[in-house]
Amino acid sequence: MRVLVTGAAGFVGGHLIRYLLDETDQEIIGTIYRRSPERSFPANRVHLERLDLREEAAVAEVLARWRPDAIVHLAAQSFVPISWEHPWATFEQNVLTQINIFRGVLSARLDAKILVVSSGEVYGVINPEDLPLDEDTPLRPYSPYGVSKVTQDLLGWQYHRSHDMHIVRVRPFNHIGPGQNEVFVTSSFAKQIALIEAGRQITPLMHGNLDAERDFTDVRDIVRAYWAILNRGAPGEVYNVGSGRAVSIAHILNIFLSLARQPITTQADPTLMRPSDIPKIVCDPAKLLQATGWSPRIPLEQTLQDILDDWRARLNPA
Ligand code: A2R
Repeated sequence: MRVLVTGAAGFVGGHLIRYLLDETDQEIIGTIYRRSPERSFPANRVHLERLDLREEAAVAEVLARWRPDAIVHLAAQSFVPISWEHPWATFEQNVLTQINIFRGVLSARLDAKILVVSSGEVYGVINPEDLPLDEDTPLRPYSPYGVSKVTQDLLGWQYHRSHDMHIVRVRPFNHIGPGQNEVFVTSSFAKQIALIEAGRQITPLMHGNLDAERDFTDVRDIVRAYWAILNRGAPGEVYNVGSGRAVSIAHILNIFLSLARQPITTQADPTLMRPSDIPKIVCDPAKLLQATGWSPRIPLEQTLQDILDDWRARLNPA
């Protein structure tokens, strides 16, 4: 079988490709954005295509040439705060790219299974009584990113319904792991600890709101769930992907501090505080568990250790 993974140079794309290489015998096509750096994957098993997925003709050409049996669409503008400044660019990178894939699949008459990667952000403004969030929770996105994900999500349903395409949708909650951009909280903490240990940051570790509770899952467990649901999920259906457990940012920070090689002081940074933060978000992954038997395997402490070791290696390659 041949799998096409968009966003191959991204955080999740890289982990998914490594999972497919290690655990399956799939032939893999990875698409990389023109400006994304090259990823080192074994050339005999991963064919890389450089293209801008916003270009409809280029997408159609790649799909018609490779004729994949499965497509996982991970290319995106993935960072919520950027979407406030660049709402239209966010829509183009998230929605237009996906429309081009759907249209390319139709025009090449492919019978491919497609995984649409929506987001837990689609639930947006939630009330405490909504928790844990199941798939029937009303969609009340509060950021342009969230609206772009609702659009991807509903287009997935609509193309399945209108064209009988094999489309399965996932709504992942916070996923973390080695290789993530430092704009995300666990990566930011780990990078600062690695910098302090290396004597390259003299300020305390800066942090935002520590009270927020979120549903964190290791990205390596997330990609395993994606592969399971692509193969065993029902076309047209949508599945939450998360641990079903809420953990506070304070708890995460405390684990990191216990992993540091030296005592580290911390300080709140008012610029990192978001007053409108939702206090607690946790998902109900029962539908995913029922469909696939999936459950997360990697303990939080291991994930945080791996993130910290990754930053130590990135900052001090020797
Ligand atoms: O913007 P870059 O140079 O970092 O490239 C990103 C790429 N990408 C595109 N590729 C082709 N054509 C485009 N028009 C285009 N726009 C963006 O998608 C990047 O290499 C990749 C996304 O990777 P990350 O930003 O690391 O996202 P992550 O965490 O892997 O998220 C995967 C999915 C997304 O749908 C998120 O919204 C969701 O999971 O949470």
